[in-house]
Parts: sequence; structure tokens; C-alpha cells
Amino acid sequence: MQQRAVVILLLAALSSCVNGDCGCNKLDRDASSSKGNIQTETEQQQVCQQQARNQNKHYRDYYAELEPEIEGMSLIPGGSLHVGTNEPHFEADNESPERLVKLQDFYIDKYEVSNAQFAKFVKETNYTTEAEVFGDSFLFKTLLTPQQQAELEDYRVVNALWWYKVSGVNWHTPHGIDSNLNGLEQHPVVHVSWRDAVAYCKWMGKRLPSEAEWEVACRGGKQRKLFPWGNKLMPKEKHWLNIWQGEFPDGNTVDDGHEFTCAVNEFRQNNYDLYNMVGNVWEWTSDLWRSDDKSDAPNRVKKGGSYLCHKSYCFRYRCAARSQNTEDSSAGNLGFRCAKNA
Ligand SMILES: *[C@@H]1O[C@H](CO)[C@@H](O)[C@H](O)[C@H]1NC(C)=O
Ligand SMILES: [Ca+2]
Ligand SMILES: [Ca+2]
Repeated sequence: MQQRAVVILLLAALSSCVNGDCGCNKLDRDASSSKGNIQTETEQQQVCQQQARNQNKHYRDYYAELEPEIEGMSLIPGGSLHVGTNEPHFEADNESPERLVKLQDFYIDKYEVSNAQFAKFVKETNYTTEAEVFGDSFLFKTLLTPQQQAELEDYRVVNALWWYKVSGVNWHTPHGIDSNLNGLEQHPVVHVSWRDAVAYCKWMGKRLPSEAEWEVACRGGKQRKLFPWGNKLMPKEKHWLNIWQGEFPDGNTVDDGHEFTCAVNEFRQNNYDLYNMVGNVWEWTSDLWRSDDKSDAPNRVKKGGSYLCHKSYCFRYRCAARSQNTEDSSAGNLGFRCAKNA
């Protein structure tokens, strides 16, 4: 009986919205003080919220009281949203075609997970990462001395000879076995596998974003743009992300100020208040690369590109771009951020 009343109220509110502005722009706390109106008011707010959602607006400004604020996370409005592109740069990556996905509202971390945050997790759980179990991880060549490079020549990645598999490297030693985390507390944790990322997010009461969620968050409410902020790489002649400048893989000119990772809060990139979505480090998502992959360590989708990406070689610091790694692998340019249901 009560349910039916609510439905009728909703319908009434909905029909009153069709022609008017739904009162969505004139919320006034004083107006709701007359008791009889309160339920109607709430229903109306929900209808307005739904409308804003359908229009894919960032409606937090209007209805913050209906969705709780979560520290360090942004609320991303769901709806029917475009992902992918019909102008792919890497056909083999399946960036195309553009397609519509239906998403619920969700939260996503504003920042990549930092070393300080991951350290807290490890301290409280005694978690051991896969790189520590396997005893190695992948390091970019400029982090090795010429002598180390010569010794490890046979441990390079075929087709990507600048990656070396190095014993003793893990998240504690991001720049090589003699390195440590001093000064890198606010940089993204790296050398973490997909499984490590899943474990961290779970401990936080969160989860990894799906690829569609990640991409919708990346797009910041804009349609068909390359980057979270638009189509120009450097609007206002400023650097908007941490990638590679100069010749790859030799001769990084470091114009953006960062040869390797930067702090997770360095580059704010879109209207959803998200940082380093593209560039800095690649980010794991929950999706399988191929949905029929039944292997023990299937490939998972990663997004956003990293500080090693250069247009000539890896133009993957775009929202639609995607790549993959097996879920047990780790590297010095691969991290993650978490998401949560709204
Ligand atoms: C972590 O390891 C330490 C030392 O072995 C132990 O005292 C502590 O109880 C462990 N904590 C958890 C959460 O397992
Ligand atoms: Ca850089
Ligand atoms: Ca990133």
C-alpha cells in the first residue's frame, strides 16, 4: 500500500517535470520546513537526481545530501555512456568500435594508490606481494647501470628490450634493488600485480573499477575526447600529464619535470576531480582482456598509459586506449586505483 503511494507520488513528480525545470535549480531548505511537504520533496529530489543522471551531469553540487561524500573518492554519475572510439590508433587493441555501456553511479579514487597507502595495508595485514613471492619484477633499463644491463641481457622482454626482469625488485625497491621509498611516499605504488591490487581494494572495502567505469571516469563527462580534459595534449602550453618527452627509449628530455613517477596528486585532469588518469602509471581494471580466457593467470585490462609512453611508440595515454598484462605480473610503471558502488 505504502509502496504504491510512493510510486504514484513519483509518477506525479515525474509528469510535473516534463515541462517545468523540476525545481532542480531552486532547492531551498526553508521550503521543506512545512511537514506535509517533506516526502514529496524527497521524491521530487530523487526524480531530479534521476534526470540529472540521465543527462549525465555531475550532480553532486545539487544533491550532495543524497549520496554520501567519501574522502579521496569522486562520485561518477552512471547512465548510458560512450566508451571506445571509431578512430582507433591501435586496431589490434580493440579500441574500436565506440559503444554504449550502461553503468550505475559509482565512486572512484581521485588518485592512484600511493606507496604510503599501500604500506599501511601491508603493515596491518602482513600482505606479501606476488613480486616478493616470485622474487623479481620488471624494471625499465635506465634504472640499471650499464654493467647491470650487460649482466641481465638475457632477461629482457622480447619485443620490448628496454624491460629487464630483475631479481629482488618489488614495491619496496621501485627503482632497483638498491632503491627505497624515501621521498616516494606520495608516488603511486608500483610492482604490484592485479591480484595484489584486488587484495588492497578489498581490504579498503572497495574493488577495482571495471574498464568501462575507468574509461567513463577518465572522460570526465565529455564526449569523444582523446584526453580527460579535451583533444589538445597541452592546452595553455602546460603539461597535463606525466609521459615521455624526447626520443624513446633513449633521450627523455623530462620537459614535464618527471623522469619516472610523479606524486599521485600532481596532475588534476578533469571535472570529476581525478588525477593522473592518463600518464604516470598504468592502472589495473577488473576486466579480462579476453572474456574466454581460462588460463591460470589470464590477461587483465590496464588503462591510461604511463610515464614511459611516447606518441611515437605508445600513444596509449588516451581514455579509449587499452593494454594488458597477465594478472600475476608486475612492473615499475603499473599501479592502480580503486572504485566502490554508490
Ligand atoms: C604480522 O606479523 C607479525 C610478526 O610476525 C605478527 O606479530 C602479527 O600478528 C601479524 N599480523 C597479522 C594481521 O597477521
Ligand atoms: Ca615525464
Ligand atoms: Ca595513471
